[in-house]
Amino acid sequence: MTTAGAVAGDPRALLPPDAPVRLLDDEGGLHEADAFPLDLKDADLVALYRFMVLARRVDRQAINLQRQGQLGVYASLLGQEAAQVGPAYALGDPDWVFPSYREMGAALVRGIDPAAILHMFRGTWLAGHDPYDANFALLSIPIGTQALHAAGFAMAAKLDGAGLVAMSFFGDGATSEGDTHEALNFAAVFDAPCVFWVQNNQYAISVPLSLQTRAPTIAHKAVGYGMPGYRCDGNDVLATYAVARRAVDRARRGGGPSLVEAVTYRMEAHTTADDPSRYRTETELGEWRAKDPIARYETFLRREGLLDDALSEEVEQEARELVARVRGEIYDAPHGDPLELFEHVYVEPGPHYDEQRRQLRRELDGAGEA
Ligand SMILES: Cc1ncc(C[n+]2csc(CCOP(=O)(O)OP(=O)(O)O)c2C)c(N)n1
Repeated sequence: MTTAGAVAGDPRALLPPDAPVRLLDDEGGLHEADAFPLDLKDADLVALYRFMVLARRVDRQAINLQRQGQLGVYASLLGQEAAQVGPAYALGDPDWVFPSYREMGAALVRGIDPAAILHMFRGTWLAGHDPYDANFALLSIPIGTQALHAAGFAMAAKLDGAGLVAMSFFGDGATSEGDTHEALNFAAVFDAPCVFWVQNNQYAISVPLSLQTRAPTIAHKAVGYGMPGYRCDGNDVLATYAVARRAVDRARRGGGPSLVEAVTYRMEAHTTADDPSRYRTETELGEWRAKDPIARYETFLRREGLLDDALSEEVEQEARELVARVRGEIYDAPHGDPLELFEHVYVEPGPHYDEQRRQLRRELDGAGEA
């Protein structure tokens, strides 16, 4: 007879460590941890830096484009570069990412053209990229749905013997959603090769973490599902990489899912439609500015002799060229036909659906006449 709970061994082994895993100190000094080995070559260490810088420059460009009326809205990743680049870099080619709307950094690592992501925020068309090009699913705006997509995808991949891992990115707020709960439970029960990557950026729009949950940490929630919970310094790209690597390897070996909480901070507004000065202080912002993920990593690379002014300028030049191309592609891009929205939802549209299509047609015609 099975007894309550199906965790083999000591469930305390699933608990996150007391302090977040941190491999780089404030001065950029490296302190390796046996449980989270780094298997990175010098070229990888530089690549992590390059992706973080490119992500930050594209992010700034996107905000500017929104300010110029070129994007409808945009959700910034400023401050969260390490929390995205590290885990995305820990994935292999066959693996899949199921992102939220804030994952420009992860998209860049997967080889998605940032212009494609921004076409979505512009509304040029329904989605700017083909998920199958780089195993990067469409951005999920409804909170937490992508956790379900990842769990289901991972379960199917396991049945197919595909040997791949699905990583879902979501925020601290999403952990309060029913969808996320169901995803975590299903993934655990079915040993799905899944990594649930939570960027705890301290806020869900204006709701601070203290009002979001009574759990000691987000990583502690994992224990309730019977999966390991990890916690890492989300502004330390070596820690995010190493912890993700462990969770990804575990999933790939058939060990089942993990939940990782990357502790970070959203330095910008929630989206360009938000005014964060109404719910957080300059003092708090200043404290997190001092923990900037790129500055800390740059100090490490320079100490190691892996970065000098020439290489830094090379990356900046690449970033300038990238954002110039993105800007050129987005600026005044023609909008698609909004009615195309109806083409890709149902194979056999029902009568309500037809009525909705007619209604939108009338509204569009009316707008044209006004
Ligand atoms: C199902 C659903 N409910 C509400 C919203 C409105 N909404 C948009 S972003 C957001 C906060 C999400 O916070 P979090 O999960 O912490 O992610 P973050 O935006 O901080 O990255 C909410 C409630 C939504 N998009 N979807």
